[in-house]
Amino acid sequence: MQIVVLTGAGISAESGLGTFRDKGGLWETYPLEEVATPEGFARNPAKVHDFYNARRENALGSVPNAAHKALADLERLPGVALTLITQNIDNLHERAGSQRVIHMHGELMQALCSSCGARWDAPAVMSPDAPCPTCNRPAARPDVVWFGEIPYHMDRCLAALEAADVFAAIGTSGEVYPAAGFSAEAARSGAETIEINLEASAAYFDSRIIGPATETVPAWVETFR
Ligand code: BJW
Repeated sequence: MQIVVLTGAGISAESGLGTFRDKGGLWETYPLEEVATPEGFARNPAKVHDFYNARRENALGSVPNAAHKALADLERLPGVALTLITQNIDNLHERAGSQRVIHMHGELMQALCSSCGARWDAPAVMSPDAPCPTCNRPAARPDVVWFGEIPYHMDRCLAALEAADVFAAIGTSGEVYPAAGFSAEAARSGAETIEINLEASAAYFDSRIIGPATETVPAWVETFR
């Protein structure tokens, strides 16, 4: 059975990482135009680095929860071919044991040179004047996908959605495209679609499981044993 799972910030909420659009979410404190757009980075790189440095510190101090672990178990179940796509830039899926994770919005623990395109392991604290290890220019940015940029690995995501028997969106508000269109893509390919979330989003799904991810995801994974 081909299963595609899309995860969002809600799956890491119970590990202590902030979501974006919930009450008290990151965008209430940090306007997204300032910290999650290429224009915001060009205007004030130090502010953007501070935002991601704080989130990197938070992520390094967090641990995977029961929902991350259940998805790592799902990957290993006989008869299941899982494609795990995450919008999250944390590495909690990998630390829970998932082997193949598609990070469509990039990774907090990676740095990218906006001048030459080189990538390397991000230090805990990034700064605007740190030189790129390849071209030596002071052009290091977090390797994340901001608004107006093209998400990573779209070809792999679309191929998986086309082949999916089951599509599950976990802990995502469905407000950010192209990920918000994945359930419709999967449905067009004949997949059964399911939303697993604390609150129902506005998107159409065949069914929903409502509740905290640490309870709902392990219970859903059990249905495939
Ligand atoms: C729980 C829980 C618990 C809580 N248990 N659940 C007009 C129409 C259509 C599109 C556009 C448009 N204008 C502009 C666009 C495009 C734009 C877009 O979508 N804008 C919208 C705002 C309208 N998109 C883009 O620019 C993207 N690029 C693009 O489209 O390129 C064109 C292209 C695409 C494809 C092929 C070719 C070309 C890029 C989007 C980049 C998003 N980047 C960010 C920040 C960077 C990473 C980071 O800093 O972390 O990614 S924005 C932010 O939102 C982050 C997230 O990954 C993303 C999604 O958020 P998520 O995960 O859904 O979090 P929340 O907070 O929204 O929801 C949390 C959910 O969890 C809630 O539902 C809670 O209920 C739930 N929850 N606790 C279970 N315990």
